[in-house]
Amino acid sequence: KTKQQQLSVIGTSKTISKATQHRLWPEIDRISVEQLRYARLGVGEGGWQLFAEDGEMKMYKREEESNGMVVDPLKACHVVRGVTGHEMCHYFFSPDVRMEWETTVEQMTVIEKIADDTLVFLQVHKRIWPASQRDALFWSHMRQVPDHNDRDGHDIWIVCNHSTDNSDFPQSNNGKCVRVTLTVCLVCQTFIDPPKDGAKITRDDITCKITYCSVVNPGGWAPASVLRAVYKREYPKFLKRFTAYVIDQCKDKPIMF
Ligand code: 6CM
Repeated sequence: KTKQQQLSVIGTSKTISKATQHRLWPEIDRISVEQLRYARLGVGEGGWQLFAEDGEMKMYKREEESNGMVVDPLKACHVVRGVTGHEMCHYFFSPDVRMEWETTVEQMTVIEKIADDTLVFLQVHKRIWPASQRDALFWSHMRQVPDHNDRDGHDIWIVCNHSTDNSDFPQSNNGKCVRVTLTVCLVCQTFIDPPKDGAKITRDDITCKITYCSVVNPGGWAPASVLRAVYKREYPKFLKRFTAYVIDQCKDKPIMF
């Protein structure tokens, strides 16, 4: 493809993904770009209420309902030292390590590999009493986004997860699960404190600013108070556990910029 074709196809990315050939690509591209913009909007406006705080981690939500179901959008900001945005996104995206940090999932299957950076997951979540068990079927796409405002060229990385359908995996797996629909993104930006005298960059010089956004529709009846209580407990737990996991995995490895 020519440079011009690359730019018109990808919009923001540096390299062409094999995913651009897939039927879902227009949606994957559109939702990923939308989510990136949405994540970068502040929480000053739009009625965000802070519901959890731990050190530099701040979690906000907006209480919303759709057809009587809780669909509260969530937005979290955090600052993580010693890791890059690429590393954060790599561990969030990778199915190989999902079960090492994810505590709400009972079973995870990759049902389609669209490209190295784009997978389709089927996940069965742990049941929350007294509601039915939930599952989720979603594509997950990871990409690097050049930040034109950053003269050092340290880019932004994003992973976007968004519900999709697949006729081989219809809703209601033996009537056991209710399918949730979700749109989730993790956006990470790396900041580097340049070491003096041109010394080599170490993990002490790196800071990663992350934004995590999530909207989940429970897909069927679930008591609002139970759901809100679960989210209030589980989201902070997830973000603390996940970031600690990435720090631990990276500490003795070369930096992945
Ligand atoms: O974003 C997160 N994880 C990703 C990879 O798994 C993916 C998953 C989103 C799941 C959205 C929540 C579905 C809710 C289903 C019911 C929850 C049961 C909780 C049982 C607790 C014992 O984007 C991290 C998701 C963190 C969710 C709290």
